[in-house]
Amino acid sequence: MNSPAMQGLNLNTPAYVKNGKLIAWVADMAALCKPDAIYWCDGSQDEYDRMCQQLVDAGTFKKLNPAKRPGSYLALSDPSDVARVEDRTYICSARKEDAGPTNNWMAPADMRATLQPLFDGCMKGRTMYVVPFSMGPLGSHIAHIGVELTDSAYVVVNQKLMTRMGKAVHDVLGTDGEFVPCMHTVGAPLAEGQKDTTAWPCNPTVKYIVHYPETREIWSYGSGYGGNALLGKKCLALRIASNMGRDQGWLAEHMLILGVTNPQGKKYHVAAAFPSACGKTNFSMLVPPEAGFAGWKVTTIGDDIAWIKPHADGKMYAINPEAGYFGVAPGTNMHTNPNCMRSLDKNVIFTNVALTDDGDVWWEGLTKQAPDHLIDWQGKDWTPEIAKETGRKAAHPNARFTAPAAQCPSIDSAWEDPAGVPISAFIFGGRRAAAVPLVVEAFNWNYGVYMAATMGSETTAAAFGAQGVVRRDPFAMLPFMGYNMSDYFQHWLDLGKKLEASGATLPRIYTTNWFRKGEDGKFVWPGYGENMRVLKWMIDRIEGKASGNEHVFGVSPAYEELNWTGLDFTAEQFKTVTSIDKAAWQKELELHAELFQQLAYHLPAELTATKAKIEQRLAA
Ligand code: SAT
Ligand code: MN
Repeated sequence: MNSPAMQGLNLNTPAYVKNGKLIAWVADMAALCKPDAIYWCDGSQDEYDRMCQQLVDAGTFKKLNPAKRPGSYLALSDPSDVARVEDRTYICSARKEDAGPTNNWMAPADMRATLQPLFDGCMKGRTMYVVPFSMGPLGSHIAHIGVELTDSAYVVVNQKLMTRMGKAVHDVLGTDGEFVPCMHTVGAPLAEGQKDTTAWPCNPTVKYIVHYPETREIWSYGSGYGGNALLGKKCLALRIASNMGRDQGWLAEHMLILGVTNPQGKKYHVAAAFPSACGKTNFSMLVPPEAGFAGWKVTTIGDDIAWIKPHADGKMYAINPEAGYFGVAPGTNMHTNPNCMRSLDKNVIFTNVALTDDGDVWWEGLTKQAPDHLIDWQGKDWTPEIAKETGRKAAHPNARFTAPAAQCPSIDSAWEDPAGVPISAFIFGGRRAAAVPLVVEAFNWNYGVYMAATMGSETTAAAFGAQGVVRRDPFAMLPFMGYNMSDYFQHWLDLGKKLEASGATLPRIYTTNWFRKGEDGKFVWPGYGENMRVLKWMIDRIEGKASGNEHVFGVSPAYEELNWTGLDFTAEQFKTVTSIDKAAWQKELELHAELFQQLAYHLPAELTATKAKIEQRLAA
């Protein structure tokens, strides 16, 4: 009765699409969303160029000056749609306990009943794009396929950069291959003959980012921005994939992956989890200091997400499921991240940065001195004087770039290796003005899991809501966990136990904090490229070359153990960033206790036992 054909809508299925389940799903969703047309994306450059032009014509994109920024565009979003919406994000597992206390939950049937009327006719007046994509190299045994249905051309062109998107995915899907269905709408249907009144259609008041972990589905309504709308990223590669990982014995993590090669040519791989907008992209593209680090090289495998699987050799291998960077622009410059800057020379989609008078982009921190005049992220005139008077930023603090990973000068030659790279160390890093030392090596796997599980970090502009508030962000996964957090801790513990029992050497686990502040309120540690000094100490530890100082919850470097060549950093300053204050840690442990209370259901006994051991040592 309600089929697309009955509505006079042609499915337009290309001959190369052979997956019956996919075709039936697209027909069902078209019947529900009632778009004016359906378009199957082939992922070609020609299609990308055409759709970018279409976005220019619609006013969503401004083409940047090709002499300055070839093949690049700027989009300015609706001011109500600038970041992930954590309070509108749901894990709708059958049982509430399986979503756990850190996730918003609604019973699947109730959520479906809520979404049904919202999705009914949600694409009226628009085109429904069928976007097939692979997370991970096409055809790799580690990769997973998703198909996003969206009424946003902006999403389509971003997915082209962020994933392996297009026709070839259908070859992998074949007639009966599995895919994760990802429904997305901006939630702004148009009446007959009505035109968009804004260049960034979205629903400013109603948003839902919904995951059904058991049926592996994603339904996103009302937002066109970042992780809310590019459903391969946080929704599939973390929230849904964490469920797959639990069931199948692997890990889906909010981690960068880098390679670090010493002057002798020995190479290690490190995976590091920092919360959103805490420097994962910068660390993954780190340029070692010139002085004291001749011959050291850091190469980039991924900047945001890692899928990690144990192999038969007992090692844990990581792949980057993504194909592009969706990174924070403000603060990025030739000093903080030259490799990233060079990745942004061409073929970039910028969102919510400022426009210069000569058709290029600018953001806070790009240059010391701001241009005399800009169009800011809200499309208004901006001058340094206006900024001084009003405090208005030229770029939104969560302004982003979307760039192809292959353009990064430090890209690792193995970044597309379907087998992944063997991980020697995990790093967990929060943003903390006090208490947490620069670097700590956990005594063992269980201590490492404890440290990751109890990690705290100050909130950033990457999510809607207050900034700078310390919250517990276990494994930097708080906004991205697809199931009960305590079960996830158990999964990490079990994996370690299993690998250890098989005789494997487990990766070391470290915590870092680049963000400690002095009494003057300024960061003490210089960060960025200088983080290489800490990274080298980790390698030294792995190679048995640094004994470190043991303290209550791990091992930290002695001042002399870091290579200080070329950096003026005194022992006094080092103390400021590494000291462990007993009173502060007693408070910190109270916060761990609060977290454990919240996560009491299925909380692994190993973690409470580890906490007791730390408390004992602290009291001694
Ligand atoms: O989730 S986004 O992709 O918008 C960015 C992030 O928070 O890491
Ligand atoms: Mn992220």
